[in-house]
Amino acid sequence: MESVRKIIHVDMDAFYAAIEQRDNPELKGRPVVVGGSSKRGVVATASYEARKFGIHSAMPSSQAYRLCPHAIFLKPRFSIYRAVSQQIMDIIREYSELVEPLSLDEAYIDASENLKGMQYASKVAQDIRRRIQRETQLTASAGVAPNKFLAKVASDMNKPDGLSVIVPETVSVVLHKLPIRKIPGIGAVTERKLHKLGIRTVGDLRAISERQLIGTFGKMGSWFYRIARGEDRRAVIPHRARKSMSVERTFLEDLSDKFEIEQKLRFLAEELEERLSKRSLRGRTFTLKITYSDFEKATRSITTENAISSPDQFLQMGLELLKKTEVGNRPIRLIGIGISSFLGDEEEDKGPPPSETQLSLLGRDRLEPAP
Ligand code: DCP
Ligand code: MG
Repeated sequence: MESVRKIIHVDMDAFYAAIEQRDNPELKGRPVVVGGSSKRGVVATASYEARKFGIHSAMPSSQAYRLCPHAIFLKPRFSIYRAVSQQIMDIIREYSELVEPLSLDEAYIDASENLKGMQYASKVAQDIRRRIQRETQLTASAGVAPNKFLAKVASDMNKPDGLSVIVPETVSVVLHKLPIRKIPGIGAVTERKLHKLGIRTVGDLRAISERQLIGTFGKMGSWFYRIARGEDRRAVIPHRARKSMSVERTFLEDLSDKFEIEQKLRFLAEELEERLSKRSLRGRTFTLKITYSDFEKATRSITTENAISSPDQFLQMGLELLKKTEVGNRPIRLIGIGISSFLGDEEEDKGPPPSETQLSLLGRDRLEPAP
């Protein structure tokens, strides 16, 4: 018999927005929307007050503006968020050697053998929440369960500032109505496929036989079968901070047309921006990677003083660097772009943010909602 693991998932509440409200008391209790700095202008997160208007992450800022014109729109201050994240992760690491950060504001903790010798994982979770609150003046929610999947489901159950525990006896009740999108490995495409089969909740999924799931989804099918029953054996894997982020495409047929290559680059630029902003990473080095049709590789990079952070900038730099390769004259089979030299680690805390009046004077520090 495997021993039962005690897994905790900690997730900060309205992370970016909560930090903005903490640092500027005038924003407390008000709808605050923190938005991406790219041209596409999407909402990174919204305070719980703004969520009442239907505003949520990944929504176009223009739509958020229509839903709540009196919301306060702010540009993200990544270096501050990274510093707070560091503080939180340091607290968490006092409790276990097995900590796996998922993003700036989220981590799994294996508390089975915690460093404080506490018997109950729920006590560990409460302790962590209390310390985060005391040391950062921010609230975190936590979930405690026998595995990662259930711990993450649990942390979502009592948000904000809540703690939930899922024990084996409550698994099926808790999962019954959970939308399948919450299952790790189910993205938009698989979700659509399952919806077509009339499967919308984990309860629906549970009614399908393992054979049928494997028949339709292959290996993934047996993962779905187990996860629908709350079974998840993934380990908490502590990892080091990431040093770079990149995206690439290998083509079915080698490409030599400059216009087509530029199109590919455009897609990659958007994709890279999305991945970076998900993890709130910004860096100063841009790298272009090419593999020619004969497998010879070429990389070119640029390092700048400030963060390179919009898809437009990625595209500009990509095109600039392409000129320094043989692209156009020689067919390529792969193109990739990436960002490294991340900001935050070496960057100093810039102190408290300007007050609201200063903010409105500094037009550029406000996120301009599209008309
Ligand atoms: N984030 C982002 N773009 C997204 C989702 C999130 O830039 N599409 C950023 C902003 C969030 C942070 O990551 O503050 C953490 O993401 P969460 O999904 O945990 O959302 P919040 O912490 O903001 O809210 P919640 O209380 O729901 O956890
Ligand atoms: Mg969060």
